[in-house]
Parts: sequence; structure tokens; C-alpha cells
Amino acid sequence: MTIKIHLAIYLSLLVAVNAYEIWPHPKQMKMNDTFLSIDPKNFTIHSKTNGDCQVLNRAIERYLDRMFIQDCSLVNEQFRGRYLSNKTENFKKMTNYSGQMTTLLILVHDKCETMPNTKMNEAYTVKIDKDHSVIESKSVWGALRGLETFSQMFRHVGKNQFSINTGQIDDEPRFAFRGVMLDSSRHFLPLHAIYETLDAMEMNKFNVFHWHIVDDQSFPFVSTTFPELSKKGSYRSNFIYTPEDVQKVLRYANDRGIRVIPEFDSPGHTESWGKGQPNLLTQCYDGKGKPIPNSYGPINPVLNSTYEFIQKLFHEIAERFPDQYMHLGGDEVDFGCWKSNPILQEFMKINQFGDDYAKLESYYITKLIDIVQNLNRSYIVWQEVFDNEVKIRPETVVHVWKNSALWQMEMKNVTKAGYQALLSSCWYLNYISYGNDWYKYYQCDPQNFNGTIQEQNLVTGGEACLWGEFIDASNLISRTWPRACAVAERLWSPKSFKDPKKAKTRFHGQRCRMQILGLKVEPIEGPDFCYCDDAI
Ligand SMILES: *[C@@H]1O[C@H](CO)[C@@H](O)[C@H](O)[C@H]1NC(C)=O
Ligand SMILES: *[C@@H]1O[C@H](CO)[C@@H](O)[C@H](O)[C@H]1NC(C)=O
Ligand SMILES: *[C@@H]1O[C@H](CO)[C@@H](O)[C@H](O)[C@H]1NC(C)=O
Ligand SMILES: *[C@@H]1O[C@H](CO)[C@@H](O)[C@H](O)[C@H]1NC(C)=O
Ligand SMILES: *[C@@H]1O[C@H](CO)[C@@H](O)[C@H](O)[C@H]1NC(C)=O
Ligand SMILES: *[C@@H]1O[C@H](CO)[C@@H](O)[C@H](O)[C@H]1NC(C)=O
Ligand SMILES: *[C@@H]1O[C@H](CO)[C@@H](O)[C@H](O)[C@H]1NC(C)=O
Ligand SMILES: CC(=O)N[C@H]1CO[C@H](CO)[C@@H](O)[C@@H]1O
Repeated sequence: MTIKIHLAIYLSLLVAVNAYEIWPHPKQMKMNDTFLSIDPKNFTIHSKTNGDCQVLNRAIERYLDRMFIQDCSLVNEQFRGRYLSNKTENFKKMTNYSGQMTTLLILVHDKCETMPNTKMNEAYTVKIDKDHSVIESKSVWGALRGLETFSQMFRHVGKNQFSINTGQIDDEPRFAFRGVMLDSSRHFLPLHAIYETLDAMEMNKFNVFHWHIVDDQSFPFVSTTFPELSKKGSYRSNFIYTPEDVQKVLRYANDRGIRVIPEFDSPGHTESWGKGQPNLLTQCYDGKGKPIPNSYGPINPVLNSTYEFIQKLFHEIAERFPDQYMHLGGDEVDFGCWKSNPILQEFMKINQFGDDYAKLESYYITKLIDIVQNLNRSYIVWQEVFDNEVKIRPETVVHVWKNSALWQMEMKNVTKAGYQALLSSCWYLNYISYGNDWYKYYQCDPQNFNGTIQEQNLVTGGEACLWGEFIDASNLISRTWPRACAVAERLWSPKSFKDPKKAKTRFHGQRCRMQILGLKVEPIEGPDFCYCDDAI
């Protein structure tokens, strides 16, 4: 029995040296058996770009800083001793050794873009060769993804001694939209928690940070137009995001090729808005037609003042967040309070909406959309907006989230109607369970529905959501990761990578890699260990 176990460990170690542990898996890899040695003290990265490229310069600095950590995650001491001696001299004598790599060239062909965007090109090639190693891409974003891949290709084979196999990787993402959503309203998330998330996202080639910044419980976003919103609506006076804080997050994300899409969800989920903006929310009434003190429902959609406020607030949001997209929310509007209010009842009558409060919601959303369009922004909405047949623009992205067995049908309906679809139904990572739960995240495929080719092509990607009711900075990273790695590979790698059993060694490697960079990533692949566990 023990012999068997030892043999298994021994074999898995053998696999470790030849398996390329890159996560998410590249589209195409042709690796050779020969390898180069790298001495971190004798290694430089050069770049050739079309004009100035600060984003790349900063990325190179960042990667040089963390590339040569002693990566204990992939091989252990025993293994090193047996196969790749810790002595450089012996290392060089090894049969497949073909030289030292002292430089890497990064070649970016197009003019360097300064902001990640909907059309960004993330394709790249990494070629590791005796005489000439290069990362080549059209855009700077491809170069960033290539650097991440390159940094995952090393083997730590001895003190300050690394090796890398020769070969070529040609890679590009399967989906253009690969997001992670954080909720900073249910629990305030300090900037360091957001930065850590962005670091982890970069390691997994995510490219959209969806910031669900405000909700019923708190309004931490500081508006300079309406300062009372955060003054009265935040949990505490220091649980806020000032304009400078938002700038910092934007810069941090931007440097990592990550778009930031803010969500100001309305007309529901707005309780905290009402604290600093009187007369915004709907007064609820009791059965006898009397106003209930301090009882408010969704935003009041019948007042002109509502739209003056919305116009000014969203104007400010558009100035703060430069991405082409905003997330407008539109989910879970509770009609109960609207139904109780006699002024709204009257409005329903005048507008011949009958008893259909979805029509009143449509009335609000249509006006909101007009405002956002005038601000020259595109938008994403939660699926209810589509379900309630609100008039939306053809390029609207519909965010499918309801976690029923019916998400495939919803995807079909949305794309059949010609809208782009974004999937989150199977990726609500805040719903935790015992065991290797990443398998189910890994196996969910956003194009796995009965759609025509054209309909499937309207799937723009997906997003892992971390709703914050039970999450704050103390458990954000451990709850998100490595689960979100499974989503990352689904959204980046070719569809054929779908067997979690085949992926688990690499998955484990990625978890350890993140851990050694200081991210407190959970073990979710059963009993195991990282070789760097003793350093944590
Ligand atoms: C060295 O190359 C040989 C032949 O190409 C190959 O079979 C072997 O696995 C390689 N060894 C290592 C450690 O890469
Ligand atoms: C760096 O590596 C090159 C190529 O192997 C070698 O010629 C040179 O002496 C090395 N320089 C240092 C400072 O080790
Ligand atoms: C890999 O090996 C093949 C055949 O030995 C060779 O033609 C090719 O140039 C090698 N590629 C790299 C990147 O070393
Ligand atoms: C609200 O705006 C509409 C259209 O702009 C206008 O016709 C109406 O008189 C306004 N109502 C009030 C109470 O100001
Ligand atoms: C509208 O947005 C597009 C895409 O972001 C941009 O190219 C264009 O210049 C903008 N137009 C105006 C009037 O701001
Ligand atoms: C999709 O559309 C069909 C036909 O309109 C409808 O019956 C069904 O309820 C819709 N499914 C979902 C999940 O919305
Ligand atoms: C898939 O869609 C096609 C055409 O929309 C329909 O004919 C077929 O019955 C559907 N298949 C399933 C399994 O739902
Ligand atoms: C970790 C390891 O394998 N260390 C070895 C390095 O090389 C010396 C000399 O060959 C050995 O004594 C160590 O055990």
C-alpha cells in the first residue's frame, strides 16, 4: 500500500517536470524537450514598441519583480536533487541542456493603446529558442498576457537557478469578456482587497472588473455632485471610495489590461440612495392608504425630479469611469411598494399600464437608457430587463444570472432576439459547498445551449460573481480563488479543455503559484500540499 502511494507520488512528480503548468491553458503549445537555463542576475527583458508604451514598461518591471520567486510549487527538494542537480555545473551537463537564456524581446506591432477596451486584441506568441526568445503581439494587451504565460513557464531547479523549455505558444482568448464581479456595498472592501483581486485576475487572464459598487445596504461611492449620498448612505465615514480611490483602482486595473465597469443598480436595490437624496424612493403605504413611516421601496419612477437626479448622477459616473460600458442593473424590482402607492396607481391609470408593473419598470428603464445613451455609453443589464420586454438598443448586453436549470433557455431567448449575452448563472461563487466544487464551475460552458452558430456567437463571455453578504476583506480572496480559476480557463481556453480530472494537476499548480505570491488561496482539490506551504 505504502509502496503504491510512494510510486504514485513519484510518478506525479515525474509528470510535474514535463507538464506545462500554464493556467489558463493556451490555445496551442509546441514544446521541445531541450531546455535553457536562466540566471535571474543575468537576464533582461527588452521591448520594441511602436512609440512610447508606459503600460508595457510598467508590466516588465512588475514581472521581473515576481518572476524569479523560488517557485517551490511545482517540484520538491527530493525531485530537484534526483533529476536536476542543484549545482549549475551538473545542470549544464544534462543531456538536453541547450544554453543559457539571457534576454527576452517583447515585440508589439500596433501603436500602444493606453486603455483596455471592448475591442482589445489579447493574442500573442511566445517563442523560447536558444538564440532568440520573443513575445510577439499586435497590441500591448497581448504582450501583457504573453508575459503572464512566460512567467508561468519556469522551473525552479536550484538556488537562483531556473530552467525553461524551448518551444512555441500561440494563444488567444476564446471569449472577449472575462469578468469578475465584486460587491462593495454589503461589506465595504478596502482598496487592498480590490488590488489583490486585480492581481489574481491578471494571473488568470481575466479582463473585466465589474464593480457592483453600491446597493441597498450602503453607498460608499463619493459623488461630488451629490455628496450627501455617501455621507448619509455609507456604513461609516471612512468606508467610502473618494474620487482619488476610484482613480487608483482604475489605474491599477488599467496597468493589468483589465477594464472597470461600474454598476449603479436601479430602480431596485437603492435603499441606501434614499438616505442622502430625499424624495428619490417610493413611499410605501399600508392597506388603508396611509403612508408607512420610514418605509420606502424602489426609486420613484413617476417624478420628474427623479430623472433630473439620475441624469446628473450618471453624468458624473460617466466622467469617472471611462469604459464604454456601464452596468445598469435592473434586477429584482419589488413591485409591492409601488403597488401600494396611490400616486403611482394614478400614474398607471393615466398611462394605461393596467396592473402590469413591469410596464412601469420599463418606463423607468427606458428613460434611464436614454440618459445613458446621451452620455455616449453602452450598457449591460441584468436579465429581468430583457424578460420584462423593456425597449433596449440592439447592442445591449444582457447579463444572464438566474440560477435555474433554465439558463440555457434564457441564453437561447436572449441571443435569438439578437442581443449579446453574458453568463453568470453557474458562476455565483459566493454559494459555497463542500468538496471539489470547482468541477461544476469548470464544466459550465456559456455556449452550451441550443443556439444557431449566429446565436452562439452573440455570447460575449461570462463573469464570476461574488455577492458580498458573507464576504469582506477577511475571506474575499480565499472564497474567490482558486474557484474563479476554473471560470478563467473556461472563458480563455479552447472548448476542448473540459475535463477537470485532466486539468487538476495544472489547477493545483496554479493555486500554489498564487499562494507563493502571497494570495491566501484556498485548497479545494482535496488533501494535498504546496511545496511552499511552510513558507506561508
Ligand atoms: C531529453 O530529450 C529526450 C529526447 O528528446 C526526451 O526523451 C527526454 O524526455 C528529455 N528529458 C528531459 C528531462 O526533458
Ligand atoms: C551572462 O550570460 C552570458 C551568456 O551565457 C555570458 O556570456 C556572460 O558572461 C554572463 N554574464 C554574467 C555577468 O554572468
Ligand atoms: C523544436 O524542435 C524542432 C525539431 O527538433 C525544431 O525544428 C524547432 O526549431 C524547435 N523549436 C524551438 C522553438 O526550439
Ligand atoms: C414633468 O415633465 C414633463 C415632460 O417634460 C412635463 O410635461 C410635466 O409637466 C412635468 N411635470 C411636472 C410636475 O413638472
Ligand atoms: C463616443 O464613444 C465612442 C466610443 O467610446 C468614441 O469613439 C466617441 O468619440 C465618443 N463620442 C463622443 C461625442 O463623445
Ligand atoms: C424563452 O422564450 C419562450 C418563448 O417565448 C418562453 O416560453 C420561455 O419561458 C422563455 N424561457 C426563459 C427561460 O425565459
Ligand atoms: C433546438 O432548436 C431548434 C431550432 O430552434 C429546434 O428545432 C430543436 O427542437 C431544438 N432542440 C432542442 C433539443 O431543444
Ligand atoms: C537539495 C539537494 O538536492 N541538495 C544537494 C545539492 O548538491 C549537494 C552536493 O552534490 C548535495 O549534497 C545536496 O544534497
